[in-house]
This record gives sequence, structure tokens and C-alpha cells, in this order.
Amino acid sequence: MSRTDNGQFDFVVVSNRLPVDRVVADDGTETWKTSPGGLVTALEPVMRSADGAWVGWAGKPDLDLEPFDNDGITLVPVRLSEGEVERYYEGFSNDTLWPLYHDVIAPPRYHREWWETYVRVNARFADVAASVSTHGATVWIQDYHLQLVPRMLRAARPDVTIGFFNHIPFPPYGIYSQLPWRTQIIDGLLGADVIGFQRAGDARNFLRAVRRLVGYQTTATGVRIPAEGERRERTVVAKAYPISIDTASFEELARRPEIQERARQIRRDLGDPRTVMLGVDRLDYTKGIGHRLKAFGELLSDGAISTEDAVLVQVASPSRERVETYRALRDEIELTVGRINGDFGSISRQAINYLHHGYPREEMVALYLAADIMLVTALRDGMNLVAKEYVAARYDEDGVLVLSEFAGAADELRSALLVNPHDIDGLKATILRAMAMPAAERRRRMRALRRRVRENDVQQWSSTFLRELSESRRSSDQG
Ligand code: GDG
Repeated sequence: MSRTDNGQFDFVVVSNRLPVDRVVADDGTETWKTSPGGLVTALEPVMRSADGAWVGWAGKPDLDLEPFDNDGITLVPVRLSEGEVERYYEGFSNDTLWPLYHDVIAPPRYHREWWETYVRVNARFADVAASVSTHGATVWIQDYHLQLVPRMLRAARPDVTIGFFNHIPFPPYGIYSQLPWRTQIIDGLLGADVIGFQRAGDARNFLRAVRRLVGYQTTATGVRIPAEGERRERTVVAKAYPISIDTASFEELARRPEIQERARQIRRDLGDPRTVMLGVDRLDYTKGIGHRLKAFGELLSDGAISTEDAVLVQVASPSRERVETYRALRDEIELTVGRINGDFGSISRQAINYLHHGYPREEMVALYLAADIMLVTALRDGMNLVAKEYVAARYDEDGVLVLSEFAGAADELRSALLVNPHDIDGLKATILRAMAMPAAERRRRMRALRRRVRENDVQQWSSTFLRELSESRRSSDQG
């Protein structure tokens, strides 16, 4: 695969955000820094060998930018105005689709103007993707912001092979059917050749919505779209491709002596309690941070644990702060943390170390190493990469992962202590069980978990998806 002279590429990734952040130096010069996400790590090797391009928004409104090169990858910016960011991104993506797809934990808001902007912006992404794709190119579209792009792109460019991956859950039909534009979204997605989901249950929910809304025949792993006019019958694959992390790089960081020293320092700074518990999440209502705090606070007030036994470190990285629901969540969480620390903390020791910051990955790994118990209590989560990162960092085969059954990761990480975070008594009992777990059981469980994250890392994920994408195209060309 190669790049042609007219700015077209054989492999094109399309996502809401480009995988870079703009950095403005003290002297005012602007540069771009690669944002260290798993997706970039997964796709970087493919991008380089294929000389691919990445289409997305640069993160600032009203920026007119030409395509540019960053670390050997061509980035193709899509311009969004201030109003489009408000309606398409903060509105329809993060205040309609996000809560709807996460079991309506927060109420989704339905606004026609948001939808209209979502359609317009999706059309712009599809236009840009079409203009940078060579004849017969492979285009991989990412996530819920861009669900209409597959159909729009297929209409403009029937020659390209189109993959779509949904990073968040796909909700049960009873919930999905609330969406006033439910049929348009299904039609949009069905423009793809392969639609990937995190869990088998998400794919099943999608297939049911297809049957109910457009009446096409489905199989266990796909949809048969009947011939119509000029158009031949074709099959769309819809199944689970659970995403993962760059396992080796987390383990490599964890083995560095300076990071291990930092982990020991963290424990000393916390006052060397017997048990350090850790939560790491974007500050999002889907992550169950409030449920975790409630369980921890009750264990302290019951006298089942004391701050001598256990402290909780909660990293809550800032997220979507312009959306009202997120501002309200921050207030609620910080009120709860303040109450618990006020009731149970002392001058020398706080019950909860609450950190509303983003940290470098090195610090995250030091935290993972410092934590005896990792608490992942999401109320609904596509996958939850934090759970996998904790496991990848624990090359010492110690540490206990408490994992919500509502996170996609629970399908794979069966040797974690699985919990229903709504069951506060159950969560409390599981935390106590984790605290008391004998070393041999911790090791047995952690070994099984580590086997899983080594077998299915993010390179494995992307190569499986892309292989099935090229096979699906080949079989529909022959069909
Ligand atoms: C969506 C889906 C799905 C967080 N704080 C810091 C930091 N992080 C990193 C974590 C992890 C990532 O961000 C978060 O990934 P999650 O999977 O936990 O959650 P979402 O952001 O909601 O991601 C999710 C994912 O897409 C992939 O498909 O698993 O279900 O919701 O990598 O480590 N990283 C650093 N500093 C921080 O403060 N460096």
C-alpha cells in the first residue's frame, strides 16, 4: 500500500479527534504533541507501513489547517466552528448519545438542532474521508460521533472498504428506541462492511435494532442487506472485537527502577497504610465513582476498616467540563469526598486522596504498582482500559482487581473479583474479601488475568479487525 501524489491514501482512519494536541510554547510558536492513546499505538504500525492518513478534528474550533505530517503520519484536519462543537460534540455526541448508550444513567437530551448539526458534521467528515482515499482504499471510522459516516462515504465512494468500531456500549432496544433518529443511525452504520463492538451483547443489541427498525434478516454475526435496483445483495459483519492496550509498554514502564521507587514513595507519602486502594477514571457519571465512595465511606463508618488499614486514592481526570451534567457530577463527588475526609481523616492521614488532574503515564503506572486493590466500579463501560492497564503493570503477579460486571472488560477478565456496583453491600463485602485475600490466591488470579491481556493486546485487536475487514470485502466481491 502506498500514498499517491495527489494527497490520497490507501488506509484512512477517521475519528472525532486527531491523535495530537496543540502545544503553544512560551515564545508563541505552535507544535503538535502526539496524545498517548491506545488507538494511536494500535494503528501507528499499520499507518506507517501503509503510509496512511488520519482524518479528525484538531481540538480547537474555527482552525483552518492544511493536512500536515506528525511523526511520519499524515493528519488531515476537519474544521469545526464554535457552534458545531457545541451542538455536534458537546450536545448530540456527549449529551444525547453518550447517556443513551450508557443505559440512561443520566437523562439524554434530544434537540433537533443538535441532530441537524450532527448530520452536517458527519457529512463533512465523509467528504474529507472520500477526498483523501485512493480507489479501493480501506477506511476505518471510529466511534459514536461518526455513525452516519459509513453510509455517506459508501454513497460517494462505493469502491472503498469501510470498517466502523463503536468504543462505547450499544444499548438494548428498549433504551435505544427512545432516540428520535434511531432509524437514521442504523442506516448510517449499515453503510460499513464490518461493524465492530466491544462485547458480544452489544452486537446482539445492534442486530435486534436492525431487525426491529429496518426489518433486514440477521445472522449471529451479521446483516443481509437485500438487493435493490442496481444494488446487489451484500452482507455486513457485526460482531465483537474487544479492544485492548499496548500491554508490553505498560509492563516495560512497570519494570523501570525509577517507577518502582516512585511507587514506594507514593506508599510512604500515604503513611504506609496496610492497604492502598486505587480508582482511576475520567470524571464521568458512567464510571460509578459515587458508588465506590459510598461503599468505602460505609466501611469506615461501620468500623469494618480504619484509615490505618486502608486509604483510597482516586484520580478523577477532568472531562467534558462544558457539559452541565459533568459540572454537577464534579460538585457531587467533591462534596462526598469532603464529607468522608471530614468525618474520618486526621491531620496526619486522609481517608481519600482525591486528585482532579491528568497525570503522565509514568505516574499512572507507579500508582498501579502502589495499589493493592484496583477498584473499577463502572455502571456501564464499553471496555474499561484502566482494568487492563493495572493487570499489565502487575508483572509482580500481585494486586487484586475488583471489576464491575457492567464493564466490557468483565467478559475477558473472569479472574477478577466481579461486582455489581449497585449492590453497595456486595461491593463492601468484595472490598473486604480483596483486603483479606491470601497471597497465593492473589497470584493465581493475577496470572490468569495477565495471560489474557498478553494474548489480546491492542495490536492483536487492530490486526484481527483489519483482517476480517479485508476478508469481508473479498467475499462480498465474489458474492
Ligand atoms: C472509551 C470507552 C473504552 C485516564 N486518566 C489519565 C489517563 N487516563 C487514561 C487511562 C486509559 C484511558 O485514559 C481511559 O480509558 P477507559 O477505557 O478507562 O475509558 P474512556 O475514556 O471512557 O474510553 C471505554 C475506551 O473508549 C477504548 O475503546 O474502553 O469503555 O468509554 O488508558 O489510563 N492517562 C494518563 N493520565 C491520566 O490522568 N496518562
